[in-house]
Amino acid sequence: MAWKHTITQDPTISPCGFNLVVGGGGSLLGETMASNLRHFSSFALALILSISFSSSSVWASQREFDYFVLALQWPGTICAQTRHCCSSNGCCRSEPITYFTLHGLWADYDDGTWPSCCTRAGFDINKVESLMPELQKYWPSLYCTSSKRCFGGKGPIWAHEWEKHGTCSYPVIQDEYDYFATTLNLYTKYNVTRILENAGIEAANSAKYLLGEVVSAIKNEFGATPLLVCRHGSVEELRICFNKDFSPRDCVNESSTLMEDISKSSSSCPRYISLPTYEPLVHGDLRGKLVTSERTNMYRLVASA
Ligand code: U2P
Repeated sequence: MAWKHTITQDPTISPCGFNLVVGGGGSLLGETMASNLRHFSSFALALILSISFSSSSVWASQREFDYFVLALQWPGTICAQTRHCCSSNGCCRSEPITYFTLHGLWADYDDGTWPSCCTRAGFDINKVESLMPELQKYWPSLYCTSSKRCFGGKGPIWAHEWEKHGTCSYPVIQDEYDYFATTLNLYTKYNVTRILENAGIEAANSAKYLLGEVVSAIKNEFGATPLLVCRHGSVEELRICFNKDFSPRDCVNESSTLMEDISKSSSSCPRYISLPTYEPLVHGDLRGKLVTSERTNMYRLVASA
C-alpha cells in the first residue's frame, strides 16, 4: 500500500509528468546542424512520445478516479504554528478565521491512493477572477510558503490544487472554473462549521470533545462518515466525501490508507479532541504599517536574535 501511495502522488512519474520531460525536445530549435544531428534521435523519440502522450491520451492513460474528498482545514490548529507573517497567509489577517477553510477537492481512488497532475492545464488566475472574493475568504493559504506546481515553479494554493487534483477530476469536472465553482458550492452547501456549532461543538481552547461526538454530528447532518486529521489532539483537517454525482459517501477509513499521515502521527485523532482558537501573529494592514501586539513584539525579538 505504501509504495502505491507514493507512486500515484509523484507528479514526476505520472504519465503527464513524463510528457513534460520529453517535451523539452523543442529546445533543439536554433542549434547548429551538427548539434541537431547529434540530438536527432532524442528529438525523434521526444516527438513520438509527445504525440502518444498528448493531452487527450493522458485522460485515456489515467485511470478514472472513484470519488471526491472535500478537504477542509481548521485555522485554529494550523495558525497556532505560524512563526512569521506575510500578506498571502490567511493566518496573518487581523481578524482570526473562525471557520473551516478549504484545502482542496481531491479525486481519489477507493484503495486510498489518488492520481495527480493529470494534464498540463496550468492554473490561470484570469479564469477564476469572478470567484476571487470567495476564494480569498474561504480558500486562503494558511502558510507563507508558496505551493508547488505540477510542472515546475511555485504558485498560490489554488494553482497547486487545480493542477494536482483538479486536472484529475475529469470527466466530472470539465475545466478550471468548474473545479473552483464546484468546490465552493459544495463547501457552502455543507457548512461543517455550522453543523458542529448546531451540535454544541464550538471552537474553544479549554473544551475537549469526544471524537465520536464530532463524527456523529457530521454524520447526522451530512449523511456519511467524515475523516478527521489531528495534530497533537487538535483538529487539523476535516474531510467529507462524495460520490461522482456529489451525493455524500463515507470517506475511506484512515486505518487502511493515508500512510503518509500515519507516519507523521497526524491522522489518528485521540478519543478527546479540541478545536482551538488562535490569536493572529500580526494585527493590522500587512501592506502598510503594522500595529504591534504582544505576539508581534515576541516575533520581532525572535527575528532579531
Ligand atoms: O495528507 C497529506 C497530503 O496528501 C494529499 N492527499 C491526502 C489524502 C487524500 O485522500 N488525497 C490527497 O491528495 C494532500 O496533498 P495536497 O493537496 O495538500 O498536496 C494532503 O495534503
